[in-house]
Amino acid sequence: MFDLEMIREVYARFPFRVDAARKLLGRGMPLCEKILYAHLWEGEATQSYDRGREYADFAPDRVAMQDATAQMALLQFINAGQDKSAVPASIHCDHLIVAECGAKADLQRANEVNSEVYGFLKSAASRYGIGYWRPGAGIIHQVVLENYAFPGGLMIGSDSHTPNAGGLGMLGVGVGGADVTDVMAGLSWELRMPRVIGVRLTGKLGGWATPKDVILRLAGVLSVKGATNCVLEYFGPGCETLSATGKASICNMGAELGATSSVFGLDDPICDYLRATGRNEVADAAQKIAEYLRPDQDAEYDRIIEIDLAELEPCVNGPFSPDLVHGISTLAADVRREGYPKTMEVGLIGSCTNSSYEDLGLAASLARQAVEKGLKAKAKLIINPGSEAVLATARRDGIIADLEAVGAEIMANACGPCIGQWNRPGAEQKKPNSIVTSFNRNFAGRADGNPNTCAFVASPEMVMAFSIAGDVTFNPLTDKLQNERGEMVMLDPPVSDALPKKGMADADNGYEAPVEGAPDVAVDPKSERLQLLKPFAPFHAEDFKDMPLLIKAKGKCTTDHISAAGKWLRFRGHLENISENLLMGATNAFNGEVNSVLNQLTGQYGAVSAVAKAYKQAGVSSIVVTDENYGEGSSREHAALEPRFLNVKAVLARSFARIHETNLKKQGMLAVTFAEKEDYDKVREADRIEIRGLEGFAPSKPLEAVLHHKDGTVESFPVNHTYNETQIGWLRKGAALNK
Ligand code: MIC
Ligand code: SF4
Repeated sequence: MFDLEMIREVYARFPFRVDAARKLLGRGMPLCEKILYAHLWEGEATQSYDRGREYADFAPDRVAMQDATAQMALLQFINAGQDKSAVPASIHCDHLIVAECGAKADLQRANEVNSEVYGFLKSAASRYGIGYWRPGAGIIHQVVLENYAFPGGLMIGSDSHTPNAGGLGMLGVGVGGADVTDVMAGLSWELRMPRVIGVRLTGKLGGWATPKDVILRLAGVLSVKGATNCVLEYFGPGCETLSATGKASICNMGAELGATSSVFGLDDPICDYLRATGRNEVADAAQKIAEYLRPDQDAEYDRIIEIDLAELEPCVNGPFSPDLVHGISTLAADVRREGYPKTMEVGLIGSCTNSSYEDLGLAASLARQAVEKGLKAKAKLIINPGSEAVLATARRDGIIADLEAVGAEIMANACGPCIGQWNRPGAEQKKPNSIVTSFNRNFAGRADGNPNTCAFVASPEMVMAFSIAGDVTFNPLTDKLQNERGEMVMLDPPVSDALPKKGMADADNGYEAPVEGAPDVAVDPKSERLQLLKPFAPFHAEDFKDMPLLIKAKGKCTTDHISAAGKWLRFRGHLENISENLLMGATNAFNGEVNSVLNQLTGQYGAVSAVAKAYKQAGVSSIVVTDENYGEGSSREHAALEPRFLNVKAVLARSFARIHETNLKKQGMLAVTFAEKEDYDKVREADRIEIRGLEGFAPSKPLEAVLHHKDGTVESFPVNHTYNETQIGWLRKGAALNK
């Protein structure tokens, strides 16, 4: 399945290209820089690129898509008029399976309910030479790690957790579907040369601390935007002590810090994992150029953060934001102080972050202890394994039986509750309650649709311990639990093999290879789930003159707030239908309400999408004003396509998350930031806003925002942008695809 020929070619040119780049730079290189310079579109580097400032064009080795983003990516690819994907590509059906009654029934229902979408993805995959992973095969990043990721490779994926591949030393970058479309169409892929934050790991984890705690702690240090436009590169003697899947968990969640990617250098655990997953040849080939697949001794980092693994304590982050870190020693006090519900109702283990063999093994080791010590799980326990291969192996080795013995319910190998695909009984009552997950994100309402669910993120081990105790103030390192016999017992730290001793079990992994000569794909014009795309209209400066404010959003506005997932995932292939959810989770700064904004044409309040639609019907374009880190989280380009479709022309933010800013640019929207953050306060509810200076729109040249207030007064201030020449071209043409 993995493309050994391609990997060998990459390795054949890797050393020359890195040497050439090192000569140009005249200094030691971090690994991520080596990978990027080895994948320059121009071939051997002829110039150096300024980190954090200059854009460069790259040639990724492969692309990955999941079902929720692949639909839009393929609909765009169809319009690109190409015959086959120019690079190896895969589609993974993982996001559309609702967790409800257990793996078998849930999968069957998903196959029925989503048959049109799965049929479309499968036939498009075959038509365009793309590998297809059936529903139930596993979660994109776990399957990619098991089958495709390789040290030194460069991959883009239409999912923000693509950096998971950094656990195997591959640079994975999350992008919108339009970027994937370009690369499949044989075009180059553009990225701002990232800054590099080195994270030096020393020591060895002990007791209850896990790799997940490295990134949970780091999230507390850097915050949800602290690594924007940076790569987090891990180095130092502590790396060798972490398994490849543990490394992948760390890299996965770098996305929550805004990082462009995260990566570890080649070492024994990485090679062990490659061998355990049937890729001896890749491990051998990588070891031959090992020094190139690690950072230089004197690598230059923009900043270095030191973490002593031996001192790390288990962390629990949340609720509502993945960077709200609590060390286990202070969690109980924090929970009491903040008044979070103390009872822990559901424990959820899974997601692309933590669903490996080792993760399940560690959770199972606690389950076994619980049974031996006469304890039961007090909370409900739900488990989504990462892949069919992991599930089959865990079942063979008794891990699944151990989990089931404490009442765990095994759901499909899929995202499930992590993306709101969870039919949680009672969620509609919106009661405050606490859950703990091994996922990566915990934005309000994400897992069960209930905005009052306090979701905490932790390692699978901690999820298990909390589930047994049924209490989020429980500290397994110090606290005892009363068992069925009335005795007070303690849980010992969990232990598990990182890799299965008997190798991975044989299983039908759910892969379907493309068929030569597959027919063209058809889309039913009456479908409510799929809709062919019509090109957006090109740029008119007039459109940016008299724009009513659609919404001034206050506080966190992630892609979950802009384009909710959960039940809306069913419309991911139908732009018109999904646009109905536009910004429905964002808080209106003027009335503190969600999904209630002023329609300036009628003076009435309405849903954001309804008001945007009314402006569109009246031939008026509108503008969105927002707070910090707008578009944090997902790669979903729907968050950019929807406003574009509903005639929103510009977004003026205090700051943007990287992937979302690019998505806006790609879809022909104007994304600008306040030069002075306080100017945000000047924007009033009934403003008409103009963006001036677009005739002479040029890189690094600020524009001007003019606010026409209702009382006739006018205020103006400078706004910044990060468009380069190419991106200005996208805006002028109406979208990158038009160009
Ligand atoms: C997520 O975790 O939010 C998702 C769902 O995987 C998204 C992609 C999507 O919205 O389809 C992501 O992380 O990019
Ligand atoms: Fe799926 Fe959750 Fe991972 Fe996104 S974060 S890919 S929804 S498991």
